Amino acid sequence: MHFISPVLWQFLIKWLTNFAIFPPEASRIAPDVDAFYFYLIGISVVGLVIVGLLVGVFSVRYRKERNPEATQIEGSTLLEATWTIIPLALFMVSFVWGALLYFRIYNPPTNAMNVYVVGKQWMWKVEHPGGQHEINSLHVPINRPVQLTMISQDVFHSFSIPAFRVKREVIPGRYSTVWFEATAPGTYHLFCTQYCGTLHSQMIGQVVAMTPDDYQAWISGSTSGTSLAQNGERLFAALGCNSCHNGTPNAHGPSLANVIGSQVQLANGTYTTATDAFVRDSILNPTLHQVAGYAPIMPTYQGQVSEEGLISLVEYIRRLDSNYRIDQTLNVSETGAGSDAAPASGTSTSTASGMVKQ
Ligand code: HEC
Ligand SMILES: [Cu+2]
Repeated sequence: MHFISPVLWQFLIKWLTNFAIFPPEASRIAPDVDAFYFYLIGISVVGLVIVGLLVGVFSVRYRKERNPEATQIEGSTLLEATWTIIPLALFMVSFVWGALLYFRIYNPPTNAMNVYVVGKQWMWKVEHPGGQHEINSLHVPINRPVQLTMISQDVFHSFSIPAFRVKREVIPGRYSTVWFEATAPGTYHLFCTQYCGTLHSQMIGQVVAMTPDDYQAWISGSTSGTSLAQNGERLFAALGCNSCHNGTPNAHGPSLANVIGSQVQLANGTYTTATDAFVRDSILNPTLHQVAGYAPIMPTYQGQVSEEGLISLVEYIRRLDSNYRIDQTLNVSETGAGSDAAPASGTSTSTASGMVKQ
C-alpha cells in the first residue's frame, strides 16, 4: 500500500471498485486489508510466472532430441537453500502481516461505542444502547470506532460488511465481537456469510454510515422511549433478580454494582474478569462460575429470557454503579429499611421469590 505510490494505489483501487471487482473501501482498516490481499495476489502471481516459465523453458531446453541420455544430478545445497528460504520468508511475512491485521480487527479500542446484534434465521436484529431497534439495517456514525457485540439465537451465522473488510462468526450461546471505523458516508451491503438454512441468501441488509450530525438526528428520531438499560431494569425486577441482588449487606447474592470489568473471585479460589459473557453465563448457568463466599442458590434462567432480554440485563448491570438503589427505581422499597413494599415491587418480588423456592 504505502510502499506503492499513493497515486498508484488510488488508481488501482478506483479501477477495481469501478469495475465492481472490489467493494468500495469505506473503513479505516479497508486499505490495509487490501494491501495485504494484493501482497498475497502478488506473490502468487510471481510464483505462477516463475513456475510457468521454468516449465516452458526446461521442456524446450531438455527435450529428448537434445538429451537422449538422462543425466543424474546430485543436487545443489545452494539451490535447495534458496527455494526453501525465499518462500519461507514470503510466508513469514504473510503470517506476521496477517496476524497484525487480525489483532487489529478483533481487538476493539476501548473508546468504541457498542451496538448489539442478534442473528436468527433469517434476519439481523440490531439493538442500540439507547433502545433503538433495527432489522436488517445498521446505522453508524463515520470516523468513530463502533464495536458490535453479537450472538445468535439459533444456528451459526456470520456477519460481514465487505466495504469495511470485516466479518465475524455469530455463534449461539457466546458473544463475539468485531469493530470498524467507517470513513465514508454511504449505504453498504451487509451479508450473512455462513450457510444457515433455506433463506440464508435473504439474510442480508444494509449498513448506513452517516456523518455525526445525521447520525445524531437518526438516533434521536428513532428512540423507542426506553433504553436497553431501562428495559433491563424492568426485567431485573420482573424476574426477581432484585430479591437477591440489591446491594444490601444481607442480600443473598453479591452486589452487581460495577461488577462488569472487575475481577471476581470464584469459589475454587481463582479470579476471573467479569465480562458481558460472564454475566450472561451467570444468568443462564449460575453453577458454571460459582462466586466465592455465596451459596449456590441462584436459579437458572435458561429458557426464560430471550437474547434481547439478556442484552438488556447486561446493559443494565453495566450501568449499575454505587448508587445501585437509585438506578434500580423499581426496587427502591426493597432496599429501603422497611419491608412494606410498594404494590408494584411487592408483587414482582414475591413472584420472584416464589419462583426461586420451587
Ligand atoms: C435466589 C437468589 C438469586 C436470584 C433470584 C438471582 N441471583 Fe444472581 N446470584 C446469586 C448468588 C448467590 C450468586 C453468587 C453465587 C453464584 O455465582 O452462583 C449470584 C451471582 C450472580 C452473578 C455473578 C455476580 C458476580 O459478582 O460475579 C450475576 C451477574 C447474577 N447473579 C445476576 C443475576 C440476575 C441478572 C438475576 C435475575 C435474572 C439473578 N442473578 C437472580 C443469587 C441470586
Ligand atoms: Cu445466517
